[in-house]
Amino acid sequence: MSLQDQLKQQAAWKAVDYVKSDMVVGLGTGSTAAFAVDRIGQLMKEGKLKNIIGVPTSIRTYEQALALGIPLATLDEQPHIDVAIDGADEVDPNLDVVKGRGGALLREKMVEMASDIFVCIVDDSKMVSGLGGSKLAMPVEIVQFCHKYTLSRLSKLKEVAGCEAKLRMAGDKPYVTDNSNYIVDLYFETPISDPAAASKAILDLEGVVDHGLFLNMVDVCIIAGQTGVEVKE
Ligand code: ABF
Repeated sequence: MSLQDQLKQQAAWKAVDYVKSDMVVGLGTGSTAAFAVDRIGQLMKEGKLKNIIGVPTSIRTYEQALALGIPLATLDEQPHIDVAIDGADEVDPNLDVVKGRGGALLREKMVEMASDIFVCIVDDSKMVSGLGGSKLAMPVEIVQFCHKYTLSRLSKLKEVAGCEAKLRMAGDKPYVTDNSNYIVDLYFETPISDPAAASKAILDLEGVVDHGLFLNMVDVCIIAGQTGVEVKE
């Protein structure tokens, strides 16, 4: 296993300490969250966790959890979640995060908003001084209808001034989310100056479903680095 994967696994296993028997658990998406899902499955098999119900945040995670024998439900069936565990793409010093480069942002946000405790798990390569600062994408999920129009309006918002907006592609076709929507990736040269204003302005655009800024949502952040695992609350 690569060093980065070892760090992801350390963060994930530490997060699973927050999961107790009889809990409803939000199951995140991505390579870091996958370690947590595997760990929950393993502890259930060993009888160390009992009566867990998982609420997956993507079709990928649904399939992983199903294969592990974790009983699953939707938010319709389990609207209250005790703990959700998920990765992130960027974490700033306030523990605000960018998520959704894996494309699962909408279901992740719905499940994590419904959770008493959202535990975010990362290796320390995800730490940034300001959101958007990694020069990687900040995703926005949009409806397919007239997506070029929505993309153009997004790129002109003053709250994200200077960003480059690109439709996410999968080969020669637009990438389609689990919710049958498209994703526009916003690329910033410098960190977003006011993430809260950007969040509101993006959400206010008709045609936008949601975006990857998860502000004031993380309760616990577990950061694994070569010098150890840090828990920030
Ligand atoms: C999910 O997976 C996403 O919100 C985020 O985009 C991604 C992080 O992936 P990884 O853990 O593979 O870096 O948590």
